[in-house]
Amino acid sequence: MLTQDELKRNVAMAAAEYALTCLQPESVLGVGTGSTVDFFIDAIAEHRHRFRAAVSSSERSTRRMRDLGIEVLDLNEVEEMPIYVDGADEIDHQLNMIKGGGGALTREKIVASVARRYICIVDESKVVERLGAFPLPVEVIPMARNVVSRRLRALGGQPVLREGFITDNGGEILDVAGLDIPAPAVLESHINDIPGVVGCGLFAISGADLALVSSQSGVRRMQ
Ligand code: ABF
Repeated sequence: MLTQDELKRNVAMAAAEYALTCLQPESVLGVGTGSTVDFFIDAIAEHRHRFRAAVSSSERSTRRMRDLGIEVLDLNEVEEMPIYVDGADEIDHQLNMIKGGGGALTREKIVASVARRYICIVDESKVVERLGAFPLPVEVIPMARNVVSRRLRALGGQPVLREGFITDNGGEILDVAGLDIPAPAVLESHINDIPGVVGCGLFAISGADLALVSSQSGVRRMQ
């Protein structure tokens, strides 16, 4: 029986192999955040001479990559990336995702928007029929915390401030439980439109292009 860490490592190795088929020596690789991505960074580091550099969605991933000798560029210096590789907290069969358990959702969405393809790496426990069991993270400007909370309650959610947590952008996170999400892209758009919201952990208007899913029987593709 493989442990969850072994499942994460397996999918990370498969993602590194896949990434190398998409990368040229001049390519910039988009890299997300989280414990699965940490394994991906470790796996890709030994091939760092096969691509130019990376762009990262968090200070955490930037530090890890630099420590392993991968050059990390500021997104402002980069116009295109063939792929962005990142995890998720939940993913459905249409490749809509909830992300942001690690609090890096806004930067993740920005970096992902520059890449041609989003490759999601998860273990089987993250695959769901319908999104919403995982509380939806929403990043807010601190002065808007209460007004945004009221609007989220009106949408049927129960927002809870993530205590003692400030994002890399100086924002706060509301974790919103209890949302019914039959149409993820519609809800994403509603939440994005609330003044004071910096970013929403639904990735449905633009979801993943390919998911690599690790289970006891190996790594499979969903697309
Ligand atoms: C990022 O890391 C997030 O969007 C998501 O919250 C989290 C998944 O982390 P892990 O791989 O540690 O489960 O991808």
